[in-house]
Amino acid sequence: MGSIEASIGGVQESMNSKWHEDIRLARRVERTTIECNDVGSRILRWKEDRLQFSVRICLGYAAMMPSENHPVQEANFDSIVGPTHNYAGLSPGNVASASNQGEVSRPREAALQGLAKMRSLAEMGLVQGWLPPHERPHLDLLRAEGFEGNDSAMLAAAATEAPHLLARASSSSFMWAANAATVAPGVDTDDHRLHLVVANLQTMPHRRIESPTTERILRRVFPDEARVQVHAAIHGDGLTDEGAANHTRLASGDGAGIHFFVYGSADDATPGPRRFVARQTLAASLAVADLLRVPESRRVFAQQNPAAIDAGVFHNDVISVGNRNVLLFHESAFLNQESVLTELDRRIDGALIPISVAASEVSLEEAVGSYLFNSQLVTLPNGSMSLICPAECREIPAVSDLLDRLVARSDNPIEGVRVFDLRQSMRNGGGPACLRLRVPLDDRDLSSVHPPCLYSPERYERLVAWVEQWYPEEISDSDLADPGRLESVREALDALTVILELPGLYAFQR
Ligand code: SUG
Repeated sequence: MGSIEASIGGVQESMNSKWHEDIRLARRVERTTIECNDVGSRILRWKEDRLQFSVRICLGYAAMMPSENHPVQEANFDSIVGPTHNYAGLSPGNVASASNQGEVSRPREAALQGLAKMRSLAEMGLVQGWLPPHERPHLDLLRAEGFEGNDSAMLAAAATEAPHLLARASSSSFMWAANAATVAPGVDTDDHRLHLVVANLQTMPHRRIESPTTERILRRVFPDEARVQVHAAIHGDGLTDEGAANHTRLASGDGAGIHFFVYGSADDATPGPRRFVARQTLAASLAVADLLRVPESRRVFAQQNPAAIDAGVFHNDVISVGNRNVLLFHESAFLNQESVLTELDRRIDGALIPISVAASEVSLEEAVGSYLFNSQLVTLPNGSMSLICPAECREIPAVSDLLDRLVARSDNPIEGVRVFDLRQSMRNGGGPACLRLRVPLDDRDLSSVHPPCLYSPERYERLVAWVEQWYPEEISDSDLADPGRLESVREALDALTVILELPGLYAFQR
């Protein structure tokens, strides 16, 4: 099937047709045959009498029309941690990043911890994918700051003259894929395509460099432009955007959903945080919603509680998590919480199950220390929900007790808790939910994903062996300038592009 939009005498019409079949435009056109062999969209124009006709044919497009036969499911794409994973204290406002500055990191362990989570989720029957790491150190950043000469000379000079810059250029922060993009599935968008808007990450200098590579990767992972549109990051004054970490899709079933955007600051007189920076603006959230092509009726915006930001909640996914019609959140998460919840409930037809956690149960400090709300809330194939928690949740008694109560209660669909050791990432402020980009999609979108970027046991084994071969066991500050490390990172990434069948992905390969 293909779909047709026709503008007839200025009136917009649409209808479905079969590929290569005669197309009869109701009432107005006698009969015309349109031959299309390519994929994508094509506009055909012709005249009949004094009327001008224009038809846009989108091949493979009708397959995108939302339909009950194509329910939306969630895929999680986790980024593979990079071989230069280190603790440089680059994120003020992120308590873990600041308190672990200068610690020795363990990149091999970090990458294996991430891969183990991916495998477990796949084995739980969820759709799991992986995204390749970015190349680090990012030499273009050094070059842009005036460092010259060959790669080794630049690294050596940066290490002595500007170690903070070398740390920025070496960060593996792309591993927190929840900050890669914001996503809306075709069932929610007005052109029925899946949209991904790459996050610009303008607030933290070490993360500003991520978006061009993220865009390149996402285009390779989602290559079918007839089904999926990957948008470049937004830019402009005041448009600071941190991606899906500040966005939640809620839905009453596996059909259309609503989009909940949470920002840290607005231009108007609303109060903002005093101690730490608000990373996302309302203007950015609005711009992202427009690019996603989510109709106004499916958008809800709310401001983060400034007190939460000042307590270390630098992204909304550190204080709330949603899945389907369930929203688990701390009572200090949002400004005007009551009206936000009323609005969310109204937009999903009264189906919202809000689970508010009181400060008397879990303090803000305990929430930030455990990353309870950075758990992944997932729907299992049997329809029940499970929380995918970091191990720290079981180490703080108040949080552990809350988890047990949540599972025991009958007023919510959470029936299980799975605990993961993600300490290497957690020490930089990245929990289970930070490590993954949620992509709600239907079966047709899924079959358009670059297959080697979807979990398979065989490729998982190859990735584990690849990490074990190439990743250093430890990294400290003084290792970052080692030119030998740059060489080995490039060899490793070269080998990865073979495993993931992504030739020429990295600039150094072209
Ligand atoms: O942006 N940490 C990341 C953590 C991102 C977590 N993501 C979500 N909440 N979705 C950040 O603050 C620390 C890097 C360092 O200090 O070396 C860092 O970038």
